[in-house]
Amino acid sequence: MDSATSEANPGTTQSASDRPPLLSTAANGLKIVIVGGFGVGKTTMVRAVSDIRPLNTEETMTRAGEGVDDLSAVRGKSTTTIAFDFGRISLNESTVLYLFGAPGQERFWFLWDRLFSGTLGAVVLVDTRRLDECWYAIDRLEAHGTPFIVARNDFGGPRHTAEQVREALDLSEDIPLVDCDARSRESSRDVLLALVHHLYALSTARTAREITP
Ligand SMILES: Nc1nc2c(ncn2[C@@H]2O[C@H](COP(=O)(O)OP(=O)(O)O)[C@@H](O)[C@H]2O)c(=O)[nH]1
Ligand SMILES: [Mg+2]
Repeated sequence: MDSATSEANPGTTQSASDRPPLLSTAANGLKIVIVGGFGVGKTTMVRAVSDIRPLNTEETMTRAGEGVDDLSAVRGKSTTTIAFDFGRISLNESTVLYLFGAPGQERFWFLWDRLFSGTLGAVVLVDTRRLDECWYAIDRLEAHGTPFIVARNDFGGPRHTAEQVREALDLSEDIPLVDCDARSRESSRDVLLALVHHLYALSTARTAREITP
């Protein structure tokens, strides 16, 4: 089955054959990471926004994940990402954005040092029914000084206010919190745009500080 039109992507209509090859003029590569707990929608989001048929390393859940990956809140999910998702978006003729979906669980963080290097910023994807799963990722990103935003993936169910989510995550005012549906290309693109705006605001503030005598 074509992953671009799989069940995980009901909001995505683009087929793999519509997706353009990488232009030979592409000289600049930018990197963004999407991180989050198990089943928050990382693979779904990378698939939704990628120009190419994304690579991923979904593996059928094995006994190794039993009792470790909490399936109780993720009905119908029988696979778990053991390493990364990888997707690509061509921004213009010379610039390509690379997207990495990475597991936030503590046991995978040995993979992260390499991944962080050269990363522009990160999206922390959260499921508000299981907020505790992203604490570790937020903590690591803050410790590493990697800029990030938080995107709340909509799985239905009870809605929390933005203030409640901020308080539960102990999120400071200057970190954007946005809502999304990872299955939708438009919504996932808006999440990436929110991150880019945040990065731009941070860099403008830094420049202003540098030129202030
Ligand atoms: N209702 C709903 N389901 C979603 C959404 N995003 C992902 N899912 C489903 O949640 C499950 C887990 O998503 P997946 O992308 O595999 O999570 P990952 O472990 O973070 O890569 C899949 O069955 C998705 O189809 C969403 O925004 N809304
Ligand atoms: Mg996944």
